[in-house]
Amino acid sequence: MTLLKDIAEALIEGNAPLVKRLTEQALDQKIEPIDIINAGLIKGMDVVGEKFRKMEISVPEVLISARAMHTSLEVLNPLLSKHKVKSRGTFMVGTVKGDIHDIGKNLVCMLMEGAGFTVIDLGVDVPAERFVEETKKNNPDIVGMSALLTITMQEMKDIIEALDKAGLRDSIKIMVGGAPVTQEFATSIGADRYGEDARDAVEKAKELLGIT
Ligand code: B1M
Repeated sequence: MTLLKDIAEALIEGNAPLVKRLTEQALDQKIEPIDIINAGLIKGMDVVGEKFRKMEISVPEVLISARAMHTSLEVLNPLLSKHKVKSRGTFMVGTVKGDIHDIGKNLVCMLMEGAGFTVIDLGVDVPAERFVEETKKNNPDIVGMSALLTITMQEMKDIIEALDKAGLRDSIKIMVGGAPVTQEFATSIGADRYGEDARDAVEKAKELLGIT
């Protein structure tokens, strides 16, 4: 669809006002928010990531595209969470220590909220001790961790160990996700579920809590 392609292109250019305008146009045309996210925003961000990898663009340009994505997500967020029902459970999540990537985590939070979960977002660069403290304080049903760097995904193992050491492991379910994370890795560190993307994270959360 041309409009979704235009959104992806405007995001690659980092043109936030245009991304916002095209998002609104897409909604006017009754395109589903989740399709705008997947076929517009994430498609565009994949290209940005590829250019970043090849060093065709640098950090400031990536941030400009990230800001454009955020502008669109601000428009879409109220629509994703408009069908709020009684809380289906508490999902607490953070990006692990050493990692400041939060776009994907924020997207997971939005869809979780939209699906009726109470979301506690710990933000980015969250150390294991804070995961432990906040788990004690908030008593969540699911603790989620996000990592975008191959070096920081190792933190997830330490967090699970810290939760175990604090005697909290058996009272929670653990979900991990982020671009470098795989099912194999999730299994190897003892997580209960791996969420491939935001939509899958919601499905896995429902599965974990026995919600049909
Ligand atoms: Co960074 N970065 N970055 N970056 N960055 C990547 C991740 C990278 C793959 C780029 C590349 O080389 N191609 C690369 C990592 C290489 C590696 O380790 N394998 C990289 C690097 C190297 C770095 C720096 C080290 C660069 C530098 O400074 N030299 C640095 C590290 C900073 C740090 O964290 N300490 C850095 C910095 C940045 C910016 C600050 C410029 C910016 C982040 C802005 C922000 O997040 N606020 C940034 C960005 C934007 C990216 C790319 C381009 C895009 C990430 C993104 O937002 N994708 C990224 C390349 C890429 O991934 N294509 C890259 C869109 C988002 C919707 O997808 O986050 O994957 P994603 O989330 C998905 C799923 O993974 C899943 O659901 C989401 C929605 O579908 N998911 C979960 C995520 N969390 C989940 C949790 C769950 C379940 C599912 O359950 C709990």
